[in-house]
Amino acid sequence: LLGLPTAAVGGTLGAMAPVDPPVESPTVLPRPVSVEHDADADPFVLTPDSRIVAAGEAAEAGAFLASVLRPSTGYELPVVTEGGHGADITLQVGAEHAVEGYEDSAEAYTLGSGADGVVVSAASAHGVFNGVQTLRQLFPAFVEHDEVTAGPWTVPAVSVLDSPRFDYRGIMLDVARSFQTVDEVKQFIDSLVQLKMNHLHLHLADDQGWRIEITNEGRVEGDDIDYTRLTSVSGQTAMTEQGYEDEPGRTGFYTQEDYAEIVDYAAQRHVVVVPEIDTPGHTQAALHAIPQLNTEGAAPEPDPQTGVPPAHGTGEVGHSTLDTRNEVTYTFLEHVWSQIAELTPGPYLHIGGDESHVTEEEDYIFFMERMIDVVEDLGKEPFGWNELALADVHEGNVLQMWSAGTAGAAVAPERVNENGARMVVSDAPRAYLDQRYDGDDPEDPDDSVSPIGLSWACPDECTVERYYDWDPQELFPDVNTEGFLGVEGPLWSETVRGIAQAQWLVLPRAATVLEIGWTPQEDRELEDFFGRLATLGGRLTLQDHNFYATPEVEWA
Ligand code: TNX
Repeated sequence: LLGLPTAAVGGTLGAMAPVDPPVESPTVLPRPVSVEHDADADPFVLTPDSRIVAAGEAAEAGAFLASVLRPSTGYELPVVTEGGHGADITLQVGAEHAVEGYEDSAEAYTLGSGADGVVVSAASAHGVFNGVQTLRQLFPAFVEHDEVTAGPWTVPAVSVLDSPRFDYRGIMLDVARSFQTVDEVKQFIDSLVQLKMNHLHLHLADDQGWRIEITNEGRVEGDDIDYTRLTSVSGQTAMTEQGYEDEPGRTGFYTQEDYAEIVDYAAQRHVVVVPEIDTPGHTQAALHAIPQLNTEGAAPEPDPQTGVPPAHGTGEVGHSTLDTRNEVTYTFLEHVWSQIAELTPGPYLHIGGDESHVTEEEDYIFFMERMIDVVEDLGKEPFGWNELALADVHEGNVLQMWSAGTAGAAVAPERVNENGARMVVSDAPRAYLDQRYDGDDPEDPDDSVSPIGLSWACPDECTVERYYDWDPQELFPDVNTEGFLGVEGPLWSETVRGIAQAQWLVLPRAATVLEIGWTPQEDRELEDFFGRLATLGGRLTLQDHNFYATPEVEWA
């Protein structure tokens, strides 16, 4: 099933009755700011006559909701622009629907349900979309089935008021070490939007491969680089080791149309794509494909037997660097980024910057400061791993905090408070989704419940509990509250092959990251979280999304 052994496959479908009881007490992930449940009041009941009333800016969320509800209920559920009877679901967007007390929030919404219907209201289309994700979870789990199932399709009588703690709630997918197809990325998005992820960070280039087509169109005068080699050469390489049952990393790349399709699919779900080309380290794939970048001393000689540079396909890090003192490097990156910027409506371009161990520090700073200008000149906001804080970053630039013990981490709070940079927290021992659930047992690695995953960040165990019980602001107590843009859970893919394996590592731990990003810190509590998480397993199973059924949770 799904390319993993049964021990590694979540799933509770067999244990579930074909018709599950109506939801009695609401369980929503991430936990909303406030839910009032009137247990004595009659619930809302969806009927064959129900309609989705969604005019203007609410229309897209209306179509999305219909696509969830139609297959399982078998009802027609037309999306109409006016109406309103007790069996209807009304979605409304407009300034007049701003949520009281949360007028500044671009994502806040309210949801009311009962015998008179369901009404979701927000000032923005994104707010109503968020409300729709909450509404899905208020229906019985079988609403997620792709075949007609018996109801009743009820929603308890609730009044929800909700708004996120942070603007940035991201998950990263590393497609460089092992490729994921467009359809796989769409499945990944599907499994995470229901938890209100709003940014998808795509790690598009690393030592092992280059995954986005760059054409020769628009080269500046004197530039003789053949950019198509990035994918014709380095789209065909990947990790050579560490996969489950020794499967090597998957190769491939996105054409520009493919990438645009992902960006579009994400945007329709209010997810912003953050593309990363990691530099100046993690660049063996670019060096391998583009001879001009291999200035004297920039890259190791290829192995004469394989034609591939040493360490190319292994998980080893920190052995490659671009030549920071040669103009060809900047000609190359300006061309690459101008094409990616053109295809990326979101505000951020991620320039990497991690683990450049063979770049001299002054060269590294020189390089990063030039790259900040390159990105800003394209009208975009530079984003980088915490090492970027070594550079004199600008207001608005984003520092992704992955490890307190690495370069740049110590100076980052000052960069935020004084330069006006912002932080996205991805602390490895609490947020890295590529880590094995039960750490590393050096005595018997085969005995681990995790046939895949690394273990360096939390050698003991990277449990759901550990990933839930922390507060990003507490990790950086000196940083101004406005300096926190949000949180992200990165999935690195040294050991990940295909989307089922990605989902197995990411779910359910992504629910911790996304709740940390959404719910006020004072409202988060582990037992309450586990209780709500228990209901996610059945939904994921019905949606055909893989997950790890951790024994920490009593799955419903
Ligand atoms: C460190 S974290 C890396 C990645 C690896 C990851 C594996 C960071 C910014 N760089 O290159 O894939 O560890 O967990």
